[in-house]
Amino acid sequence: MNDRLNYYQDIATLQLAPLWESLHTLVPKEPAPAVQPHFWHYDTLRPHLMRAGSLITAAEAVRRVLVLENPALTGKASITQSLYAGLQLIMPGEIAPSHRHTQSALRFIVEGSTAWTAVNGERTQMHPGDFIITPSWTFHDHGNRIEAEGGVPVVWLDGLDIPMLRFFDAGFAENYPEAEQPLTRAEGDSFARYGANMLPLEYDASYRSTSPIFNYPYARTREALETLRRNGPVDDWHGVKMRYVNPATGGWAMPTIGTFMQLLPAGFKGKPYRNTDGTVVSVVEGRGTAIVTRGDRTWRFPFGPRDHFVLPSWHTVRFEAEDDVVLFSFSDRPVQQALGIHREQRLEA
Ligand code: GTQ
Repeated sequence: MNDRLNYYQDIATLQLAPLWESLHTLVPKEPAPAVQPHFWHYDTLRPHLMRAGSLITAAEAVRRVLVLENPALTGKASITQSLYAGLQLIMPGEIAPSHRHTQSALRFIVEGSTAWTAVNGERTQMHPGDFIITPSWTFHDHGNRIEAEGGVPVVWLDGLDIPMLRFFDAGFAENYPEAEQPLTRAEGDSFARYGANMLPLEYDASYRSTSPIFNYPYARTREALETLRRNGPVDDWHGVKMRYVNPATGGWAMPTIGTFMQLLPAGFKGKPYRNTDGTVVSVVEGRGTAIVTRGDRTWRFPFGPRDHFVLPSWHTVRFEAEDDVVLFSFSDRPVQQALGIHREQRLEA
């Protein structure tokens, strides 16, 4: 035994390590995520978010965000190993100054309808339940109406691939020279051009990795879910679950983050399911419970509107709905599928 320890010490000075001591954890039989299931109750965190609103301006903070940190990744600004999530607050009259970065971002609007975001020269008004994309390396600034014109605090969920780009050491960022970028297209232009089941004749999707639509409005999404739940079938595991797509390719809306919206009808008792993409959930409507298990551990997350939770890879989850429940969620599934490593399992009871 001592011979081996001496040997390990000797080779450590040469930056060498014996694989045989760690092979089983490096190449596990199945995922053993350090990431933990966790739940953020909106009513509990909201007062703290509003406190930040009086402590620091958006101009100083650049982005006034409370990061949702996984308990297993404290200090790492990560909600899963690959993804970042945070709740951003913009107060009436504020501008979050324009910048761009190679990290892709999504915004999922949680509260308030008086803010807008500008992406690539076009503005869009943000409404609760809208899913908005800031593609990699596009300038973006956010703003909110002044109080005298009805501006209220607006909160949205930010989802970014920050940990993934850190892993690749591929992060670049720069500020726009002014707070706001110039607007070069009218509001609604992208949606008319790409979101009406038509595409411009010359549009070439082959070299673009992100959807040309950057606001997927909730009104449309909700209406589709309602029609589909009426028409059925309602899936025993997922209820009525849809993924957001790039209409030009049928692929994911974003290259690194998969986004989903699902409706669980009142009284729904879902069957258990697990997959390898750790998932962040934002509750849009309704009350219910997420029951998460792994081995002999169980987490019960009773949820309501605006609550958030994270379901780590290879943890089993099932949903129960008291009311009609609508859930938005996102994960790194596009990356896992591109690499051919994504796995999922529908379980019985
Ligand atoms: O809105 O640009 O939550 O750059 C983190 C980094 C938001 C943003 C975040 C960002 C942004």
